[in-house]
Parts: sequence; structure tokens; C-alpha cells
Amino acid sequence: MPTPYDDMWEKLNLDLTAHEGLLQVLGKFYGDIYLSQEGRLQGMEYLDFVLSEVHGLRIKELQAAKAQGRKIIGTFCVFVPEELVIAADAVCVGLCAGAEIGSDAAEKILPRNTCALIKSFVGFKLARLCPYIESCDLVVGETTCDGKKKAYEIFGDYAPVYVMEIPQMKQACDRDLWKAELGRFKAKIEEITGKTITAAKLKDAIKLVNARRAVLQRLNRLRAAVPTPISGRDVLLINQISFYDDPVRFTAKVGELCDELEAKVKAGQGIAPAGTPRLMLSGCPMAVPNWKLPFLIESSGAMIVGEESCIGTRNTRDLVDETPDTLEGMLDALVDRYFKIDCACFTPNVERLDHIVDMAKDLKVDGVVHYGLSFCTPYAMEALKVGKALDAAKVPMLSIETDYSMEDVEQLKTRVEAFLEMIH
Ligand code: BJ8
Repeated sequence: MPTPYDDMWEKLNLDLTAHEGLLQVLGKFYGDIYLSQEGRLQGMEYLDFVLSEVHGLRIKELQAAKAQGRKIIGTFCVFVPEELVIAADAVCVGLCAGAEIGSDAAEKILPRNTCALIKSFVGFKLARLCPYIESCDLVVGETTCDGKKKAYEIFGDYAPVYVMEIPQMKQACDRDLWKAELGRFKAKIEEITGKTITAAKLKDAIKLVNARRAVLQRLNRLRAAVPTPISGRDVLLINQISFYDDPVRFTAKVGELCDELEAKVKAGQGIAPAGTPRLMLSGCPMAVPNWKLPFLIESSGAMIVGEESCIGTRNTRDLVDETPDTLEGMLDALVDRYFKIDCACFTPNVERLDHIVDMAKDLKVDGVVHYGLSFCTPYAMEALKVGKALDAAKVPMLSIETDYSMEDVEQLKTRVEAFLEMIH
């Protein structure tokens, strides 16, 4: 069926037939997983609208920004400091990688035993399915896990790629390396945009990104209420959308949603009956439209009340210190804030274990579901340590490894249901 965006998609060199197939699958999925929920908050209408226009209006906005000479910078990891991108008047978009479509194409140039997230972003590019990737003037990769690090070498044959080096440890010499990398990234962004990042511009960008993190922190505080006033699926969606929506608009809209939530919490109104088991997710990021496991959990009679993940609290927990006024001081504040990220790519990574246990206690969860993407070694290795730490804190954990396919849905449902029976 023709749409008002066909010309734009054609100019972006998308495969229109395959793309239409993708949108149809996405629409069906969204209807089943999201729109079927009962008692949804009014504020979610904005998120529904954004998702329905994910390849439409937002892409139009990006094209309008490009027409004004602004650059579009795509990222795959929460380590990339978007404050520097925004300070150079460019637009930063998190490139999602949560769908299986395109994986066949990806497997022609990547080993089959590569994690689904990597196959997804390579597949989107090869199959010409993602208008975000096609809009990017630069795609920023990073040396986190081996799979991503090596995939960027291959991806670089198809898109303009720049790779940041992320240290693997957190010693003083690693901080020096990270600081140098931030400087190198700043220079690259200045070169590509033709703009100089000034102290004033960076100060505004830090405030802007902090405001978005702060509203997500507020959302997390409110959803922690007993009973929880919002489904975990909806909060995951909000986090996913935070990566590509306009940050000012997003912050305002999520603020309105939080006002609505606050009233529900005051009135003691929950989204599920009292006594519904409360679970927390921990592990690999769930990029849009990866809603498989949350849907499975919540349709098995539990509620998700927290995500210890990069599309969750790992991305929103820490703000950048807003007190420095000099460029040097602000860069140091950025270095310190990003260095707190407790990705499983670091060794040792004890902070993550502490964060998970603290979060499980604060959220009063009945259990934790550790989520690993198949072939993700860092998170699979760390799952064992997470299990031990939670065991010591007397919090039950279920470890799940899966990918984006639907083949194992029944098997996963059985495991989730057995876990719920055990803990409740
Ligand atoms: S800071 S979690 S966003 S790297 S799932 S591709 S690790 S094999 S996504 Fe991540 Fe940055 Fe870390 Fe966060 Fe590799 Fe594992 Fe795949 Fe992963």
C-alpha cells in the first residue's frame, strides 16, 4: 500500500517491498504486545504515536535537520557521549538492532554464531531496511565485546564508521585512555560537523541529556511502587524510544506521563492485581522491537518492575556533574560519568553485582530474570556471578539465553511459569 513516505524511503535507498513487510510485522507485533494491554495510561498514547511513526515522521524530522546542514550521528552503545554530538548541533540517534529480519543477509558475511544484536544491525544495512542507518552521516562503533569490535570492520565496508576505543578495566591508566578517546571523538565530531564545541554549547548539551535521564529516573521511582502502576513492557518501550526521539519533546512527554503515574500511585492503583509477582530483568540490552521476553513474562502473570540493562537503568542511573564551567572541567565530568557504566565487557565488574543486588532489594522483587543473548560471552560469563550474588542475598534468579527468533517461545514460557510457581 502506498504511504506518504514512499518518496522519502526511496531516496534513502530502502528496499521498499522488504520494508513494507517489516512495517507490517512490526504493526502486528505491536498490536498484540502493546495495544492489547488493559488499563493503559493515557500518556502512553504519545509513545504509541511515536512508534507508529518510527520510520515516518521522525525520519522526516531527521531529513529536515540534514537539509539545514545538521549531521546525523548513529550509535550502538551507551558509551558514546551524545553530549558531544548535541554540542556540535548534530542529532544523535541510537540505532536499534532488535529484529531478526535481515539476519539471513548478515549470516552471509558474519559467522552464524554471532549474537542477534550484531546480526540485526548488519542485516538491516545489507537488506536496506533501516531509514535511520541510511540517514546517518557517521555511525559510531566501539570496542566493547569482540563480536561488535570485529563486526564494525565489516560494517565499515557499507557505511561511514568511526570506532571509539573503550577500556576493558577501570584503573587510572584506563581512565587516561578513556579521556584521550573522548578528546579524539570530540575532534572527529567537530571535523564532521564543521562546528567547534564550546563550553557554553557543551553545558547546554549536558543539561539536556541529564534532563532526559532525570525524567527516566523519576519514571523508575514511580513504577517501583507496590502495586506497580505501569507494565514493564511500557517502561521498556519508553526507554527504547528515548534513544531516537527528540530529547526535549521526549522529556516533556514522559514528564506528563509521570504526573499521571504519580496520581495513580497516590491512589494506590496498580496495573495488575495485588500480590502479582514482581520481577526484575538484568543483562543484555533489549533493542526495539525486541519485546519477546517481557511479553512472555507479563503474559505469564508477573510484572517487570526494573531493567538492569543499557536500555534501562545502566543508561539512566548516573548524571553528568553540571557544576564545572570550563570546557576541560566538563570533559572530565563526562569522562567520570561514562566511566561508571558497568557493562559486562569490563573486568573485574563487581559494581554491576552490587547494583543488581541493591536494585532487587529496593524494588522488592520476588525474583530476577537474567537475560543473555545467545553467543554473548560477557553476559553469559557474568550470569554465573550474578546468580551467586543474588543467591547470597536470597533472591531467586532464572537465567535465560535466547535470540530474536520465535522458535523457543513455548519452551521459554514453560521455564518462566515454572520459575513463577517456585517463587510465589
Ligand atoms: S555498554 S551492554 S550497549 S556494549 S549482546 S553486542 S555485549 S555479544 S550490547 Fe552493549 Fe555498550 Fe555494553 Fe551496554 Fe556484544 Fe553481548 Fe551482543 Fe552486546
